[in-house]
Amino acid sequence: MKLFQTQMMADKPGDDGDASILIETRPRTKRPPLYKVLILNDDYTPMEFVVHVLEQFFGMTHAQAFEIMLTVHKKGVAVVGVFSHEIAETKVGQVMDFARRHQHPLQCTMEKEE
Ligand code: TYC
Repeated sequence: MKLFQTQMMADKPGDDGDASILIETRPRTKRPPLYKVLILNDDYTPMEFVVHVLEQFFGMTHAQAFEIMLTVHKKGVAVVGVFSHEIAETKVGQVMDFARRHQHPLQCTMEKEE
């Protein structure tokens, strides 16, 4: 808890206004929101391409990447990382760009964390 010091003003004759009081102020700093990056399933993107994306852009080992790819394949979607807004946007852009350049319909999106 921070203490905020303020000077009292003179309001009565004989009061020189030198008194000071300490007011407790509640810190109102909020952590910036985090964003989940999600990969979506489709019927056409090759499994090995998705594994490569997860290794390349999300720093996963081959085993981790294969497991997450299978989760997306079976369940339709998976969170592949949680980042600041700027980093999440960059990751989504990199994945979408890479998929488009290879003519795969792979979709990557971001979602604000609760
Ligand atoms: N369903 C794709 C296939 O059978 C594989 C795949 C997995 C595609 C994950 C996208 O995010 C994805 N080739």
